[in-house]
Amino acid sequence: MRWGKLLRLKVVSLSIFTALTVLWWGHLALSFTSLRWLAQRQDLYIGTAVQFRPLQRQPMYRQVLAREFNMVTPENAMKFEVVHPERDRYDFTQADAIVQFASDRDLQVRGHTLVWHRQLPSWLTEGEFTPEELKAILRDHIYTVVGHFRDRVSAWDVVNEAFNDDGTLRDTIWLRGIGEEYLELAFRWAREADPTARLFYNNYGGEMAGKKADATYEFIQKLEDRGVPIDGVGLQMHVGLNNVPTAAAVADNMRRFDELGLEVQITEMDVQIQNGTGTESERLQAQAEIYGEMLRVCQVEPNCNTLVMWGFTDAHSWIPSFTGNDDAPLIFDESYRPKPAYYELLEVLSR
Ligand code: 9MR
Repeated sequence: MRWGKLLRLKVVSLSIFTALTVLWWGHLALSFTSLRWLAQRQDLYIGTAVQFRPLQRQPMYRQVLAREFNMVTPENAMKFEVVHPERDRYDFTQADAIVQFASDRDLQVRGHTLVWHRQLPSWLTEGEFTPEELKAILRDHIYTVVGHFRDRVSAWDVVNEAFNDDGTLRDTIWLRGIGEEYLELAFRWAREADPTARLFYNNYGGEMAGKKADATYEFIQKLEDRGVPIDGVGLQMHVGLNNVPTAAAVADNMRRFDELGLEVQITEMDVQIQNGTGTESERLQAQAEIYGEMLRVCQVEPNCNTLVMWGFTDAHSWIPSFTGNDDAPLIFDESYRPKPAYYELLEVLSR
């Protein structure tokens, strides 16, 4: 009787030991095949936009984020209306939480964004300011925000989306109130506030040559001639199955910025599948190939070492509320299961 009991105990403890070993190896295998682990081995940054709420509330969100990525961009938490809600008050609660999370897990942070025409507080959009006042507001904003995160943000999107699709400068509160000079001033102030952060101009729809990308190129060339501190250009890469530049065209565009001595980063990639043709699984496969191709371009071009996606789980993407249609533009599904796009990125990173 005693022996029988002992045997049962042995069998039970052996099974527990085996189960724990399997789990441990499984965990180890997973961390050795994460995007993050593979990217780090080749000095690449694989990043994602991060939202404050799920980061606070969802353990799974935090877990996948820290396991798979080595860079984050706060999706909204550093925008003007969030960090500077009143003229004389700044609020870094959300941004600080994201930056703290990143620093605890050794993730780089892209700061987004200092000068934009959207997500501005009403005290600013409804106020009346002279050019000098508006300049003082912008200078104070840039000094305070960049200064607050000094040495903790590796790259800033200093200016976001300043051009129209036809290549003209966008009519914004900054252009109207200060004039074209606002672009140059923003970069100079950002450099003064943190001399070590890389400074970017960030664009959508300028991934390949065309009116917008060409205008950006010429403008940046002019800035450089005048000694304005600018280190790189962000290609946002919000694309869809039936609306995507070829990898070769993106590579060409990257190369001409390389000739200006500029870095290029893919900063906000997502791939809509709602307008594609074929079954869902065919569309997810086509999506995977687009993700893979763009990562490949960035891996190959010497002036690109960063690909950031605009979120990582379909549970938290800006696309459905923006287009009004269901979609699945990211690399994990709504339940955090990896999609074909995830495996494609793993595959490209394993080459
Ligand atoms: O993803 C962001 C979404 O949550 C906001 O509502 C939206 C407001 O304009 O901004 C989205 O992010 C944008 C980014 O800051 C700049 N490039 C385009 C992105 C998608 O609109």
